[in-house]
Amino acid sequence: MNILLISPNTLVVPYPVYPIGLDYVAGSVSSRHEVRIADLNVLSLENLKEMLHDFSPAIIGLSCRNIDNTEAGDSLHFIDQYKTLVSWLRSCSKALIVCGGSGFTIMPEQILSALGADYGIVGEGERFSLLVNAVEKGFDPARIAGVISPTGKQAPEPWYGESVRLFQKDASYNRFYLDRGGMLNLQSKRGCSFNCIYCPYPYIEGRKHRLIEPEKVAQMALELEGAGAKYFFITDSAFNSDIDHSLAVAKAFTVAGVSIPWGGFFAPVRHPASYFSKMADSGLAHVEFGTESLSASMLRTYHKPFAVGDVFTAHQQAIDAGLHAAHYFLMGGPGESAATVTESLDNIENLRKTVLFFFIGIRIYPRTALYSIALDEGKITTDTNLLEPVFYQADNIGREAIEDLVSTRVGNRINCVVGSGGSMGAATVSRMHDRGYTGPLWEYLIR
Ligand code: B12
Ligand code: SF4
Repeated sequence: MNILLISPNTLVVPYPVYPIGLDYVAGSVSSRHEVRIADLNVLSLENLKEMLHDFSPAIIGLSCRNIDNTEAGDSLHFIDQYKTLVSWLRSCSKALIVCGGSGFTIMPEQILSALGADYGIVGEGERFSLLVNAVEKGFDPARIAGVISPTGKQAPEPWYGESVRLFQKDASYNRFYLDRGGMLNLQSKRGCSFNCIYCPYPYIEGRKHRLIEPEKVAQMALELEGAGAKYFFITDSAFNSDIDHSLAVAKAFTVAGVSIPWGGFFAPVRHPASYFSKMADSGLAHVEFGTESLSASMLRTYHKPFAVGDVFTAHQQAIDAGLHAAHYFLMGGPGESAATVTESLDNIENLRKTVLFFFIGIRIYPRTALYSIALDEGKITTDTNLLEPVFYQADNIGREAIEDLVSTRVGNRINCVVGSGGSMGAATVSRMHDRGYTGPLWEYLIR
């Protein structure tokens, strides 16, 4: 059978991201079938129409990575765009349309019905191969764990089978990312074992870590480098949620001779003192800390796996190792008040040599503790449509008041960014990428 996988994600904020999820979906499909990937960052609808005509796929897989941009003050929503695409695909193809992806997994029933697709796969996309086999043999795909159809749902289970990434060195869309910052991406494990109250990642990827062998991660890093990558981003929910594995991966990079810089998300937990210097030795350049608050009570409320002091220690260790360090803040959760925001802002004054990204307003996702809190507090009901982003409203302070406190304190400081920097920030990054700068580039804001 011919299978076409489409990445419709054309968002350029903070920069365009390589559709790594589809490499895994493609890697799961038996070589009996022919799989092609269409990335709408490089293909126009006209090109796609020709492809549909010439290739005539029996199944189209649509990756729904982003539902919205999770920025309360500058909200963008993508579901209508996907819906229009599905209607358009129906007008030019008779293929079965199957959705999947991290955004899809967060609200599968709602997205499936909004898009009018035939099936959806909740969680890891590797079970797409099972769906393909079922379609080939005339079995009902809706009986497969994790597959949903407009009429039924099978509960997902984490994928413990083999995951194979089919990275195509010569794929035409690679050039797009190589010309825009040279960034490709890499996964070293799935799952997050932490329990932060607002976070859907453990549902998307599972709570149990599934580790990829360090040597295999390094091998893939070399392949990316061989394809021209100048930088790679590790897409793990938190790269250091298994400290030993992250150290083993870093060591494997060194042994394999990986020579390009890389970055990833880290939790500012307690590390062995030499942790960041070992990481730096293996090429780590950018540490993106998911700090979220520097108020002791808010960190406890969020169930973060660290305390205020740990943030400062981890930050200093990263700086001492010569790394670029940024911190993400998430303000406006349960119990947030002028006092907790001020406590965070006071502590932030003591974080030197860094960039601070402030996300004000926390999006409520189903199956999180924040969802249950909002429900108990009567802020949402079980009928609230969460597909349209709904942000938690703290009792003691509104979003605008937090924004005022933050902007009064940080003024025009160049190293303080509200949200991901919006289209202006993305335009600056894009201009610098055009001039040959590589990587995420926020280090130029460090003060
Ligand atoms: C790493 C990451 C980033 C990095 C990416 C860096 C890079 N160079 O790639 C950065 C920090 C830049 C980033 C930015 C943003 N991100 Co982000 N990001 C992630 C994260 C942690 C991992 C994504 C990833 O690559 N995973 C690894 C791959 C292998 O997994 P995958 O894509 O999910 O694919 C698997 C399955 O989903 C499935 N699958 C995927 N496609 C398909 C298709 C089919 C047909 C099928 C069957 C299955 C399937 O199979 C794959 C293998 O199992 C996720 C959270 C998470 N843990 O998933 C958020 C996440 C995807 N991001 C999200 C968002 C919102 C954003 C931003 C909009 C935030 C912002 N305002 O800046 C931007 C958008 C950037 C863009 N241009 O699109 C949201 C999306 C949900 C939503 N609310 O819309 C997520 C889910 C986080 C969240 N809040 O819950 N992100
Ligand atoms: S550590 Fe990060 S990915 Fe893990 S649950 Fe907390 S916020 Fe989510």
